[in-house]
Amino acid sequence: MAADLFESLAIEMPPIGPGVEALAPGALLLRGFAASVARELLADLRRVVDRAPFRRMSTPGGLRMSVAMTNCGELGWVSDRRGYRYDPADPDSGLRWPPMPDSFAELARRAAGHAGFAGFAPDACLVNRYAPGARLSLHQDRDERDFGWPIVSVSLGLPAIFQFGGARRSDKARRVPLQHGDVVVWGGPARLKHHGVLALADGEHPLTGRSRVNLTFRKAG
Ligand code: MD6
Ligand code: FE
Repeated sequence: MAADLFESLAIEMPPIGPGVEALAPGALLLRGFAASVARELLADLRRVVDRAPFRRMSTPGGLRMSVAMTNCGELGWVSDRRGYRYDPADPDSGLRWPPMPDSFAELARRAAGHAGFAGFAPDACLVNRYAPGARLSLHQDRDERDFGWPIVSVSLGLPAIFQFGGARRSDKARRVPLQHGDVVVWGGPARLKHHGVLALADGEHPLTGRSRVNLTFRKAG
């Protein structure tokens, strides 16, 4: 019922303000929302990565992912032969994940509020780093405890094509180009939709070099 209402509203709605686009019911693209804080985010990320370096995890099926990942915050997303889960410790070091920098948490809170999710306080930030050719195949994000909270996704560095599909993995996916500084807030009826990232095209970005960095903020626990 609430989902139907949201759906009909979002479909009728033209862009909700300058730089705001509805990608699908429940998924809002805030163009350039993070651009003014990107340098600060990347400087803070350097300190996170010093303590918890990027690594390529394995899927439960034993394939090595092309995207390199790390985490900050109380919980970190990990994948290995045992499955996918959130873990308070970095399995590579046995230590807790580095704390989430204030610049990260504040941006995520502001972006979620802008999209109608007041009070978003993420406890997990998954950091994805794509080199040219790296990709993320269609998946759902469903390892979090409460799907009532959205995911806030921040794109930095090289552009990428985000795939946005349906409830089933085989549903046709639309392609959405994401640029440096773009933020997607993804919740409500979009929360369990399949999505992925096409193979990154080569390029050079002044702040990230030959890579794209994506921060996804979640309330996981
Ligand atoms: C990425 N993002 O953009 C991967 N998941 O690098 C995701 O998998 C994602 O952007 C859920 C919600 C938003 C996302
Ligand atoms: Fe995802």
